[in-house]
Amino acid sequence: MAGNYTFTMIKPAAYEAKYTGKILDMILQQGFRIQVVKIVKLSKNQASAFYEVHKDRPFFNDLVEFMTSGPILAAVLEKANAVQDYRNLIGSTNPADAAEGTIRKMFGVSVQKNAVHGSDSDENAEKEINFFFSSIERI
Ligand code: 3AN
Repeated sequence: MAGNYTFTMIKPAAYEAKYTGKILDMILQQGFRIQVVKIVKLSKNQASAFYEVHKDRPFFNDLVEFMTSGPILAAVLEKANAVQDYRNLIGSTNPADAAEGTIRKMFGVSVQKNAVHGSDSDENAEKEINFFFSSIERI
């Protein structure tokens, strides 16, 4: 159902730092259902395709390099108003600007290593979910 799902990734640095359990717990405590999860290591081609919208930005190559540097946890989250509520829970792109108590404030260390990704619109949530998951994986 449009509007009830969003997509998240726990990025390589946060995964490596073993923050996965704490982050998933914050997500659950905020009332999201975790519909499906997988841990994958993206190839350069896959990361480039996922972030294609940023391909002309100066940080694109670094972003692809970082996002392929180790495993990530990808998940679909379900809740009424999922996209906006999750953006509120993760906080600003730059952890230094993120509000107290947000995931990026607590677990992010820089704009690049900002702990998690969260979809920015229902349209992008659908695209991102379909990038990582097939319909048969969604329960
Ligand atoms: P958000 O993830 O908050 O939607 P976007 O979509 O602007 O932010 O950026 C996508 C990702 O690209 C960010 N999560 C961040 O890791 C990286 N990024 C954005 N801006 C910069 C920047 N100025 N320098 C390095 N990395 C950046």
